[in-house]
Amino acid sequence: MEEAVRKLLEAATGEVAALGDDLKALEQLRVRYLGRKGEVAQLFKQLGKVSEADRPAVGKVLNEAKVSLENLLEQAQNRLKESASQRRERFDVTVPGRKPLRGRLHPITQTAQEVSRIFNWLGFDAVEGPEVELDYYNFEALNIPKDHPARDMQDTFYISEDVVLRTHTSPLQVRVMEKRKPPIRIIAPGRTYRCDSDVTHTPMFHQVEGLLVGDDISFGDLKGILTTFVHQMFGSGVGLRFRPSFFPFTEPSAEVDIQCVMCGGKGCRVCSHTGWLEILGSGMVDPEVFKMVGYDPEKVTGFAFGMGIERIAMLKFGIDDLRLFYENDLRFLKQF
Ligand code: 2NL
Repeated sequence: MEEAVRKLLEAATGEVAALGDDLKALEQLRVRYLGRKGEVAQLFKQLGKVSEADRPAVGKVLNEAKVSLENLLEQAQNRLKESASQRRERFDVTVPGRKPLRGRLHPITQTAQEVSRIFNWLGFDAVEGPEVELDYYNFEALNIPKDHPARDMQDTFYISEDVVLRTHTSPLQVRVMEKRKPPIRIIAPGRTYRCDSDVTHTPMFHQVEGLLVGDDISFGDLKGILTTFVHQMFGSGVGLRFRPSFFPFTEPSAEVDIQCVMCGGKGCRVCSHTGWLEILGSGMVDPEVFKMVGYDPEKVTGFAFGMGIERIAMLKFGIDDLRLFYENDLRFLKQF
């Protein structure tokens, strides 16, 4: 009997060692050795045939064998489970990767680039320059006198007595005129700043200004260039009108309206039931501005214009709230 127990333990130890990492085979082993009709149970049955004198000793050996088998199988199970979970933690190269989010240009950038592209095609070169400007270039050289409302503390961010954050991109065009002789054909896109913040104003916004100076440049040239721009930007079927206006740096001046892009000119909430939307300001460069940069107003003429990019982008994309441009909500930005 003791010999049989010893052989059983030996066989079981060998089989457990040969298991590898197969949990199912381990369970089969457990049933075969410790199950109700397993090998250990068979040995216990034979206990009845052992003499009464030897029975307690043999019984003890059998019990000990059962316990060591149980321990052996439990340890094997723990070992297998641990290695299985370690395998699961390993990097699985077959798991599909996460798609990286694809970036895109901000709708304001897209619109500024589109405006630049059209004027480029019409022969204008884009120029860039400082956002912190001298009061002289931002106001004085543009015929905006000291007491003009546009210079008011409420509208302008002053860095110091004579330095401001530019309130338009015109100062850049003045700098170009100072440096170069006509002909000049430039556009100046960029950030501009005004001390103003509500539903329809942000302290920082974007502008594109344009300037054409040469011999015999007329108001007809202004109309031709701006009409071509509007047709390129909003479609050749869109109607436009030039409405008399005033700017300190142009004379005469005109604002350009297009037929409402939302209702086609019938009248709606967006165009305040007028059928028209204002999109830019323009005019013939005032002789005073030419004098400031050293041009002879008797010899050269030119026109200039300016537009707010946010407004153009809102009309082009049908956006009804300016603040969406600056909240950087991906659900908004993703749509462009
Ligand atoms: C508007 C109107 C305008 C200009 C900008 C300009 C620049 C120079 C000389 C003369 Cl260097 N004029 N710029 C002219 C007329 C209108 O902008 O509504 N902007 C958003």
